[in-house]
Amino acid sequence: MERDEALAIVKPKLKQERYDHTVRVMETAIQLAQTYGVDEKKAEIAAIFHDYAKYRPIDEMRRWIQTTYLPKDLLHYHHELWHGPVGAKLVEREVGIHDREILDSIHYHTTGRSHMSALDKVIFLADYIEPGRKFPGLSDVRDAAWMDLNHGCWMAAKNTIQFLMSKNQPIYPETFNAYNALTKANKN
Ligand code: DGI
Ligand code: FE
Ligand code: FE
Repeated sequence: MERDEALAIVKPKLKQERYDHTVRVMETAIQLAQTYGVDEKKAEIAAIFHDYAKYRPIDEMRRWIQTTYLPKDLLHYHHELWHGPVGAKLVEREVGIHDREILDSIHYHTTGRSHMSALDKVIFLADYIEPGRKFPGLSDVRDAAWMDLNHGCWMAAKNTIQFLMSKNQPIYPETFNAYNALTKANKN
């Protein structure tokens, strides 16, 4: 699918600010893909659709989780975590994208997972460092992102966990799985 066609599909599903974020994630993901030898076309399409389900009603997302093979433990965690897994499902059914690598990177873009693919890492990190973001500690993650893909993802996962813990928020197991796997990858 061409970039303009993909952007035209996603635009009416998002608010303007979220669409602008999506375009910046796309640009960042392509640059990361070029830097680390990842398929640029897959990075472009995955980035364009990564937040496709962001504005679906909570009840609709809950139904998708209940009625398809999505992990049921999501229902016990914040609904903010649902738009990735549900988005992957909807991008497959509504947009007709069947590439498993693209769908997985959409699914796991918020939490990461153990054994992330290089494409997963590119989308996860692009979402975190795109130029419109303002997280504490972000400039260090941005520097690391262009030197070492694993290390950049590890820092992003660590910051996210620290932020959530500082707010006394529960942390989804896959978020810890991502952090742990990236910690091991860092040491090798
Ligand atoms: O959709 P975006 O705003 O572009 O970004 P996102 O999909 O990375 O994250 C949405 C939110 O999810 C973000 O505020 C951090 C939060 N989050 C990430 N991992 C976890 C989490 N929230 C909880 N409760 N638990 C997690 O493990
Ligand atoms: Fe998201
Ligand atoms: Fe996003």
